[in-house]
Amino acid sequence: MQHIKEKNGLKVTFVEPMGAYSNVFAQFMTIPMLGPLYLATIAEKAGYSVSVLNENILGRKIKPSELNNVDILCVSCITTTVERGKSIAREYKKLRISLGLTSRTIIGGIHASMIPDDVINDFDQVFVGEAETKILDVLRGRIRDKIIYGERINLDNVPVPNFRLLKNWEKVKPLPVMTSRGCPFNCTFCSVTEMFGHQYRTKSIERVIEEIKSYETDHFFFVDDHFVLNKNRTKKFLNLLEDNKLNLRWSCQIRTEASQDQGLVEQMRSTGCKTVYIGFESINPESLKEIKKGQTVADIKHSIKVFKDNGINVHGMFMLGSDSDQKEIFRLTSSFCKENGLTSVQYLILTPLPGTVFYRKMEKEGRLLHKNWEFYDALHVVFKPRNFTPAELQLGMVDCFSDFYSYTHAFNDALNTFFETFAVLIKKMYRKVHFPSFVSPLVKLFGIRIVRNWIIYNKPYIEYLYRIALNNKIQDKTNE
Ligand code: B12
Ligand code: SF4
Repeated sequence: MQHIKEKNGLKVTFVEPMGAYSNVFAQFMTIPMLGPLYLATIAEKAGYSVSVLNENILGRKIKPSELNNVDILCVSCITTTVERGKSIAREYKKLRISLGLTSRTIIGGIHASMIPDDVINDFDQVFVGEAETKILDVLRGRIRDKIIYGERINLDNVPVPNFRLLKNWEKVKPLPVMTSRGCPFNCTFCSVTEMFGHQYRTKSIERVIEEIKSYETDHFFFVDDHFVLNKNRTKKFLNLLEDNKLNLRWSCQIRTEASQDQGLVEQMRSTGCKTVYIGFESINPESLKEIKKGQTVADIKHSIKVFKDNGINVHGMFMLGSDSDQKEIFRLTSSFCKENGLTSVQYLILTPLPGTVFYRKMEKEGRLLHKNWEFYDALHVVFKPRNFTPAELQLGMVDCFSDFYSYTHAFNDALNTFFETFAVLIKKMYRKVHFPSFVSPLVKLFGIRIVRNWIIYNKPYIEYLYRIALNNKIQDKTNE
């Protein structure tokens, strides 16, 4: 991509809003979406005066007065943050008008890309898809369409994101790096394929190394949906990390398949991989089939064991509430996570996110409870489950969290780690082994407060779900 530098004096600000309840999680969420950073970097190279404001990283809401000298406001939203994004755009416009100044607002990101009509009245322009090749034409006003369509880009053509454009960039830890886009799978709850396509597009590994070398940190999170899809490519990349003597601490998102290659797992560990994030989704074989995840419970168990044995922490993500889930799913999932020794877990509610097969199904069957997007964050029940009341599903998730992040579990985990350390000391006399880490029990203790805060903040929503259950009962009676 060739950019002609032109000091045009226009001030462009990219904003990533926070979600409604993110005050509970915000202090821990110091990873920005890369989209605004790529686009801001391109705009800055082209001569615009650019800044990026991320409400989670700021730890507070942006004040309208901070935007009074902004000529073009670019807002980047996922579904749960879109209402806040709309409100920022409204406040900005009101302020600029009151100052007798012109204003322009553009929205992009996955929510706007999946349902542009939802935001069309709140912004001057809506961008659908990947924007790197078109952002300058949009900013320059050369594309005036109300809805603009992007194109799938060549990842080697995007510049290295300049994190210094982000206010409070020092807080970004670990630094996100993306080495690929797209996914060949077809999970019914996921919109990644709709957004980035089925083709797995990769950045050249040499480019990734260059990018990593250019940052003043050794701590990275590879935010690819699949850091290991092409195992040979990943191995070559890890070889390059070794060749360049880059001593990093890193984590990544992977599928269970990555654990099938012992050599790869060992290399991940030796090059500094500390934690893998895996979407296990369910321990119910029927649910795995229903959501078309393309993995089995045996795959899940195997991958946890392999990573743990190799000294890599496993963060497991589980989704509750599919039509195949029965009431015992909560107890079973909770026991599974403890028995298999996951370091940390995230229990999510299966959520009909716009653009997914699951969303279309729930809409067609009239099962969406509401379209208050703030609650579409996979932590709130927003649809009518088949085998539970909405409140039962919500509380089932809370129970799973409370069971995992508890003093009892932390204590048992610490005790296990203590005994495992002994066992390892003995095995160490005969072969190379990895010492268990006390990170796991500490994580459990740390999670207790987050879960408690979540329950306190969400009391009104839980009460709302109870009222729905009661209303449903009344309706059932009328139907009898
Ligand atoms: C890293 C990541 C995270 C990080 C941090 C993200 C953050 N700051 O919100 C963590 C792990 C904390 C996280 C948390 C969550 N995440 Co997340 N995450 C991602 C991931 C893997 C990568 C994001 C990224 O950098 N993408 C790469 C860049 C290039 O894409 P992009 O930002 O969309 O930008 C491009 C376009 O959208 C467009 N664009 C974007 N903004 C703008 C603005 C303008 C003006 C224009 C013109 C264009 C434009 O151009 C950009 C360049 O091509 C994505 C999956 C994915 N592949 O994107 C999921 C994803 C965004 N997450 C998702 C979800 C659901 C969540 C959670 C709700 C899950 C949960 N309960 O934990 C939370 C919510 C966080 C929040 N903000 O409140 C969903 C969102 C779906 C939706 N419709 O809402 C995604 C798509 C994953 C999925 N499987 O569906 N996430
Ligand atoms: S959940 Fe993961 S594997 Fe499934 S479609 Fe989405 S990105 Fe691909």
